[in-house]
Amino acid sequence: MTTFVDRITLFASAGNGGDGCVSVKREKFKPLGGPDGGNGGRGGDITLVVDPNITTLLDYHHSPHRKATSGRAGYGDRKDGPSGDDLILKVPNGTVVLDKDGNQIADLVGNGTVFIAAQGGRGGLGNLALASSKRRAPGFALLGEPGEERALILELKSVADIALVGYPSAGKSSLIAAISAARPKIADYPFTTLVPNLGVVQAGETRFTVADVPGLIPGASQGKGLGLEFLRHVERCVALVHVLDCGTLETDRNPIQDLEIIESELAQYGGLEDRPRIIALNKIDLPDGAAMADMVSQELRDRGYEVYPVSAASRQGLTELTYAMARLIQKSRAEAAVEERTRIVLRPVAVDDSGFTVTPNADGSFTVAGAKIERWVRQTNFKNAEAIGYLADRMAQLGVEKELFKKGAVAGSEVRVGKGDDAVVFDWEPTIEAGAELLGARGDDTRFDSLWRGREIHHDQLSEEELARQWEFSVPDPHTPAIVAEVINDVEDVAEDAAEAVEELTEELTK
Ligand SMILES: Nc1nc2c(ncn2[C@@H]2O[C@H](COP(=O)(O)OP(=O)(O)OP(=O)(O)O)[C@@H](O)[C@H]2O)c(=O)[nH]1
Ligand SMILES: [Mg+2]
Repeated sequence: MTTFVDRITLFASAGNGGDGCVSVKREKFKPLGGPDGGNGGRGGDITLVVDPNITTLLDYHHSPHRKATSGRAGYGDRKDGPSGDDLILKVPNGTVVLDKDGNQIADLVGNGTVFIAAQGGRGGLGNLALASSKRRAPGFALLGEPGEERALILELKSVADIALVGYPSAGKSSLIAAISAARPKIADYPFTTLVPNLGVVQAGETRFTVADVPGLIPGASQGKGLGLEFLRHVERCVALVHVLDCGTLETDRNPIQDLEIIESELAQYGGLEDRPRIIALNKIDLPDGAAMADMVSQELRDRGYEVYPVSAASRQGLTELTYAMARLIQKSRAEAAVEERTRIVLRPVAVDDSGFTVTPNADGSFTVAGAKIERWVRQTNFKNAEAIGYLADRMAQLGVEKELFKKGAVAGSEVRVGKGDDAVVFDWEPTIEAGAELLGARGDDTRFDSLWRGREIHHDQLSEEELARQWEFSVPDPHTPAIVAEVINDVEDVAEDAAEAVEELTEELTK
């Protein structure tokens, strides 16, 4: 059974946002107490977190589809719906996140590093939050947004300081077992190691990790043996140790030739040229092994390598080898100390999404595209005329209508928001002042209070105090329209200011 998987595709579906609620407060003697529909809850995110206890992506190989719970719809009586739970997926240190086209999105190194793989949908605002002085009792609420759905490739690139490379049966796993507490499988047949092993080594003051990778053979770059696939686990290492087998019984092999073959395979893989290399001549406990090591050491030193004759079996030379490794690590850590890695929360999408584009199409229609606008469309319940009117207002406020005018749209033009099959198609009915004047057309949106309407509303709402003032001005009938208009003018200013403030706040909340 496989217990190690280092590349999987994860299908992450974040939770949907709950819908906002439309509700009107009802009390005894006060049947219309104002809107009190709460907001929908946020959908849960799917978050990847580096956990030191996880060493494989096996779990995700078995169950690659992961879903966070959705937010619940809002309730009446000002109660918001509960949010969905975030789903936290533990991944090994060194997990690389790629999109489905293979572009790297994140590299998760360091315990506790967090990556939001899929963002939960926002909850829709309830009619309470949508109420303003202009829109006192909205008969609509915003829909919750669908959660993000992403297919991500997770690839594990082990985080080891030193990598052991060499032929099968050269003794790489034996070396790891001899210098660390790791207990990898060791046997005298090739390809004993099928997945990388990691061990922690302490040499003097320095502590570092060593990994071996499955053995390489000539033609590995063409897929012979286990191929070069596992060299991914070597990519992050600081230095390579060539483990050369001095005791092999194969007569057509010798350590120098082995080294050259492994080097040419590494070159095929690419990207490891700058890593310092040292050489371990293994199996010097065997008489033939010791003789062979003696024979080739000088030649290898002449080629510029540090050479360490060792035996994983008798532990000869291991201290010298591990201290040599430690020196390389210290040197690289001293250099790296300057560019300290920080843990960051990586977000899948850019934060600024307020831009939009308006493009005229060949068939006379117009396409409006932009993250924010497309989100607004998703939040809109198209069965509710008021909700559609609200969407139109928001778009006008963002300047979409102006832009449509500039690009030559007229009343009745087809406007598509979004691209492809998901696009929502409107017959455009301009609501902005300029457009309305130009075309003499205006939507039947009731929130566009005409002056007359506005006055009527205020008329209905005269407070006790206002009535008293009219009494003071000795108005015979407190409801005389002329006077009402005068009195109301300043009330209207106040209301307008308040409306603006509420509008701004609503904007802020829906962002
Ligand atoms: N005599 C002797 N035998 C050794 C020494 N090191 C390893 N061996 C033997 O060599 C064989 C292969 O050892 P492994 O550690 O499994 O070799 P490997 O390089 O990990 O091999 P793969 O995992 O197949 O690539 C085993 O039978 C070991 O007992 C050594 O220093 N001396
Ligand atoms: Mg091995």
